[in-house]
Amino acid sequence: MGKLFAVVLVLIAIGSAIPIVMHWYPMAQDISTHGHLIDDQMGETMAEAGIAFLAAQFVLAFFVFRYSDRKDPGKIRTFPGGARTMVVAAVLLVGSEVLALGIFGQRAWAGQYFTPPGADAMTIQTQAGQFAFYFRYPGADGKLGQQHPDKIDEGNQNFFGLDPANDVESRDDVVTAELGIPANREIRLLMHSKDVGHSFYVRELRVQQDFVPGLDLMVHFTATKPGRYEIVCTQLCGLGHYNMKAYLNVMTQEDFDAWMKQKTSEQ
Ligand SMILES: [Cu+2]
Repeated sequence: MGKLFAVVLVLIAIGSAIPIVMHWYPMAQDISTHGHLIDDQMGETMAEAGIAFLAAQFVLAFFVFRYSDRKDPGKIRTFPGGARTMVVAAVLLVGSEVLALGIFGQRAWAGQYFTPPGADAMTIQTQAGQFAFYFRYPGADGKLGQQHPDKIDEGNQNFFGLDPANDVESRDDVVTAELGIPANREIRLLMHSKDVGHSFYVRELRVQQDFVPGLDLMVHFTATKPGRYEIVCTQLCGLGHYNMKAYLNVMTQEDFDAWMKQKTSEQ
């Protein structure tokens, strides 16, 4: 019985590795300039974790095969040095593995979080609220008008709580339900939550960043391929979470200019 179990264990381990080794579930296409760094990191993590997983299963199977079904159990032996040595060894092994992954991934991480966007990056603000995303462009003056939470009024379509009557900077702000951007231009996306925690995730952009209420965060990225991509909320934010999404519309510069002109006339 023990030998059969060992064989089944090996078969399950190999079977679960096949879809990954054969790339049956490939990554979504990458439309960002930084995405290859993330993909390389994912590949390294998968390879390293996969090899460690298979090795652990094979060692387990070996011991089950070798030492089960014995008529004479013999003397019970313990790990040399006892449990304490084993725990210390495991902590060092797993710790150095995690540390190594961190070192491999530092370029992708630092490029996003420790490097500010370029001076010519285009600023757009996104606001997440139960259960929709809205986007705001600063308009001709290049400045986003101040937000007044008490002035937020969905019925009036004042999603950002702007006060154009008293605030000059908000008069030319353009608010949209879709994130339209030009291709090959760096975007500086300011992130604001209206209520609870949400997340901004576009898998083709390889960007996933949480919104934190009370904390305005920023991500920056450059999209390279025109097209429409789904933006989804990946933080459970309430009953309507499953339906919280918007679209990222990457356009050529000419298409973007025309789109912006139209959105501006709709305000
Ligand atoms: Cu949400």
